[in-house]
Amino acid sequence: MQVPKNFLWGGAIAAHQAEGAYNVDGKGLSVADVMTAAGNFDERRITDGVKTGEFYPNHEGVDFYHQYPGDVKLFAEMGFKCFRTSIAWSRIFPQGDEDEPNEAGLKFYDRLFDECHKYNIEPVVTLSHFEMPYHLVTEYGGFRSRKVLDAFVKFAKVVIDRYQHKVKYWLTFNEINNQTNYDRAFTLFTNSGVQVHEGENAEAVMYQAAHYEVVASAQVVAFAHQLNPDLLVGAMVAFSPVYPATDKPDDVLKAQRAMQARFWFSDVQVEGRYPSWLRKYQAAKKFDLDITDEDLASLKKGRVDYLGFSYYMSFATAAKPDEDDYYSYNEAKDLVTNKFVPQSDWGWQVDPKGLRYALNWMNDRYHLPLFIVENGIGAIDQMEANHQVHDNYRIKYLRDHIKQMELAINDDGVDVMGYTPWSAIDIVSASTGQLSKRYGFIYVDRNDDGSGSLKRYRKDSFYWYQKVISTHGEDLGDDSDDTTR
Ligand code: P53
Repeated sequence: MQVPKNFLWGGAIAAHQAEGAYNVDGKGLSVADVMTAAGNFDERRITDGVKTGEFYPNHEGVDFYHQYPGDVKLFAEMGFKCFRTSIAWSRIFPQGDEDEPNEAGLKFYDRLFDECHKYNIEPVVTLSHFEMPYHLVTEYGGFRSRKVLDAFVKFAKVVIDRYQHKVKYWLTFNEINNQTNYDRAFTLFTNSGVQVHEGENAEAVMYQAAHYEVVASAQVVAFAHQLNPDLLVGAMVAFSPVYPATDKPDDVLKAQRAMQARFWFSDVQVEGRYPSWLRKYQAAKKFDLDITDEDLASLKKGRVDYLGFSYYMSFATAAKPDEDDYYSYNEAKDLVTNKFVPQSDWGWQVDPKGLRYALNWMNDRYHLPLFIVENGIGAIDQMEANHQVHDNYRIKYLRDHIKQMELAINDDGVDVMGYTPWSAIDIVSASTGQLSKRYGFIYVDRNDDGSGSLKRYRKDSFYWYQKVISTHGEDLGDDSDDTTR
């Protein structure tokens, strides 16, 4: 099976996980700069500013800020047609609320996008990928505040205007729906710069921040369309489908609400209005939300052109035996283990068929082109003495998922624009801050404690992916040489 010839094969990263250079050329601190490193199953700590004696892995990342010419050359060698990254907001507006942007920060992305175009690689750019200026957190409480909505729109207008002739594909908020998991401090902080205080209702706080974000997203879409009709602006959600644990109707209802709770974000961004259940739900819960008529009008005027999504795993949920309200969903408490699928070393449920399900589900619901902007597996790689990395488990994961994508394209007729696995190159893990949770086709010699030469090496998956791209997805290799972990 093949994919269309104009298919956007590529790879993805995010600025804060790769660039490092956290205080270079006028960059301000971002939320990622105050997060420590964790292990496989504990949370990163959020410190009160940058503290001496703490280790912040994003401060150096993998030095993409300085090494991007060599890295983009390696992407070109793999045959990338596109490259997804993000713009670090705090390079452009170091504090977030200045009047004028930082020209040195803007120049960096000019250089990066020019480098991509040297090899005919289309940049795919996320405006907000877990990296808002930290000053907006301390001064305004992040996206709790309408001021931050305005600050984001201002930032987005500056960069879309500046790069409109270099960047055609834009995404507004990365994995905007991660914050469905509102009880996990990490997600609200990384998505929205929000910290929940004692006695507050985290769910209500999330709905307020997310409302300002969907409004901001719509304003940005409307701006881009009016500026330059060639631009395509997408939403971006984390697509972990939530399956019912059994065929018990209570479980099915629970899973339906879980899907509604995870995908109202894209419902709004695609359809330009809130889904019917949500305002009822918010009213029933007595959430006191600032949602104005002007906001609702903005939503209508800024519908996205396509839907980007990440796909790593599937979830499952079951109704609790004593529960009378199946129509509420708390992601931190309501998920169960799916015994039919294996797990990664970090407990992520590996489910390639879930990708075909995802593509069909979104195609049925949204009738828009879909872009798989993240898919991959975090694993510990072994660097051999000859600098080879035999990452056949990564090849197997990607092959199994690409097969399902190709079935969705060819047998189900789903319109898929492209595929950018996470990650183009090894970078700092978002959730754990580890370097050892590796996703890349390119190995970076850097360890969890920050030691290492930062040298780059091609993994086995590099050569494998090169062949996949050059054969338009036909030659996916052979399972027989894969070992399972
Ligand atoms: P890491 C949670 C669930 C699914 C995807 O994740 C997630 C997260 C948040 O960690 O994040 C996305 O590095 C995200 C990337 C991230 C990647 O998945 O935690 O968009 O920034 O690196 C992989 O293993």
